Amino acid sequence: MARRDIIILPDRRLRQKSEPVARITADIRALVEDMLEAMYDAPGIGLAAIQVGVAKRVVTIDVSKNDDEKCPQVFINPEIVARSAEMSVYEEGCLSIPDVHEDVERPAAVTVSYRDLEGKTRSIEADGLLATCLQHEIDHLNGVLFIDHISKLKRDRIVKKFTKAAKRAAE
Ligand code: K1U
Ligand code: ZN
Repeated sequence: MARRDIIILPDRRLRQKSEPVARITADIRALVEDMLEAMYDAPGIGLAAIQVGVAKRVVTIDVSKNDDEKCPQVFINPEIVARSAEMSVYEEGCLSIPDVHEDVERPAAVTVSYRDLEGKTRSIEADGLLATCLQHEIDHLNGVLFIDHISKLKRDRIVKKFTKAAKRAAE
């Protein structure tokens, strides 16, 4: 079992804007280890720190297809610096909104600047699933969920369902 639980809609922390990481400390390294564990356990292809209740701008991603060879990527203070005009549609899911999948349209390619675990500033040009996942995770850092990109009617239904379930669980 992972050391940290993933928070679920309608937890208000999911709407919080996360704070930039000023220094890469032992606490940040431990957070990254815990996030990777929670992401692989779920299983998922990405995770933002706020999904384990920590409002820091830290993202983990592994979009590799090979189950035997993990390919974890860590993005600290990621920022989208360029977006393609071309758009693509992907049926997204979210570990904080389990069992909900909806088509989301986003730029097909993005350039993201970020810091790595050594504190080095880097830049990555991403397309395909990595571009989709980076945009989904950076949205989390700004309190935005993938259901914000679908119709209000569908979103309201999903929020209602999860609010009811949370109330029932608290009884
Ligand atoms: O941020 C998250 O909630 C994680 C989310 C990332 C994501 C998925 C799809 C499109 C964009 C971003 C997930 O990982 S949901 C689970 C998932 O996609 C998956 C799980 C197991 C195998 C393959 C994919
Ligand atoms: Zn998500």
